[in-house]
Amino acid sequence: MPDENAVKAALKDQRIETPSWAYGNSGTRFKVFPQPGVPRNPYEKLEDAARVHAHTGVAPSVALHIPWDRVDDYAALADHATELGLRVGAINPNVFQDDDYMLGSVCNPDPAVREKAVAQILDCVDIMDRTGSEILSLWFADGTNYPGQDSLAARQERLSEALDTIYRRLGEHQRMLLEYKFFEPAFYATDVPDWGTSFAHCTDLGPRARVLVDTGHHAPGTNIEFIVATLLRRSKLGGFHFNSRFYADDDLMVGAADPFQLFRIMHEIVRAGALEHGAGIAFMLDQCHNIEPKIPAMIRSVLNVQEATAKALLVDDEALTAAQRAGDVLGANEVLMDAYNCDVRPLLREVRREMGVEPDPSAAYRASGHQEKLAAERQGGQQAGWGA
Ligand code: AFD
Ligand code: MN
Ligand code: MN
Repeated sequence: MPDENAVKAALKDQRIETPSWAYGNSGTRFKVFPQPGVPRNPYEKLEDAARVHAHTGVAPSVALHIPWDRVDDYAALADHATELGLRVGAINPNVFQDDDYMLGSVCNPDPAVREKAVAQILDCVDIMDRTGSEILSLWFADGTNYPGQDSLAARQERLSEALDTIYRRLGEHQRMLLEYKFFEPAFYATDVPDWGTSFAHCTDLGPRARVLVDTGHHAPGTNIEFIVATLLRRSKLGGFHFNSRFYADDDLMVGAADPFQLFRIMHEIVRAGALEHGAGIAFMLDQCHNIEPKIPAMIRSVLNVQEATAKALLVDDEALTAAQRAGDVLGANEVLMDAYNCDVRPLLREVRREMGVEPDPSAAYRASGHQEKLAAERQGGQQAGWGA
């Protein structure tokens, strides 16, 4: 049976990155519902992220999205993060909202547009130099809506060229994660649609290019834990964008749609020894809270990842391995389900007490009155959003 102290130590050591864009207004192509108290700038987004970290104790870094989080002085923004007990995490270039990118960014048929997109991404690497960020998180909304619109192969060539230029700019301590998504906004073909395409490009590039698995980016029923295990085996798993989906890519709170799948993913991570920081896997949330209050939804999401991780840490790996080797189908499944069926909330409450944070972060936030305070204080100004 796993040693309880080792399980608690692993949970205390876990780090989950929150995204700056989760704190701003968001919505769908039909409507963005603005909420009271939403940040008006990246500094206020960091303050909200600091609140999530204060309540959970395991969310000390914040991913930025450029230009949504553009500031004049990124070193000063990084200093502000430090003052708040945070650090700047992954940098996410946005090459999907400029008018020039209607037919794509790095895969665009027009070389001038491709050059513009690469330049924008290289600027993000400059920002990484100033903020100390180690991860360049690349998602391209590139794709086509109709057969014949563009050459599928030529677009791969263009992508490969752009990625190679970007990869060669990265510093020794920086790495790029290439995210895939099976559809949206493109409706016929996406230029990085699946893990295989990302894996192929990352393999061409080198050891500091790895695959970013966004849990909301798979067709229904996809066995995501198989992808995770395969990428881990080849040292090509860069990390996660955690969220949930019921149907399309809707960025709901991770674990809300399928907590069992999240557990199975974390089981592969734990089994491969990839939870340790040395494994270099980035556990990042990527969510947009369209109708739920932002900070409480972020707190809930962090707790959902912790609960799945705690269950994965409780799997009796010795018994599981023995049952698997013996071909004991029911026995092996039972070992896994025993861990999944554990109520890990008392264990996590104990871990939080020992970490000096409230045992029930959601209840503590609700009781804090902080949401009401933000709504009262943050009057006026231009609320942050994702500018669609
Ligand atoms: C959207 C994309 C993708 C990307 C995120 C942040 O689908 O997941 O990582 O925006 O740019 O959710
Ligand atoms: Mn994502
Ligand atoms: Mn997404």
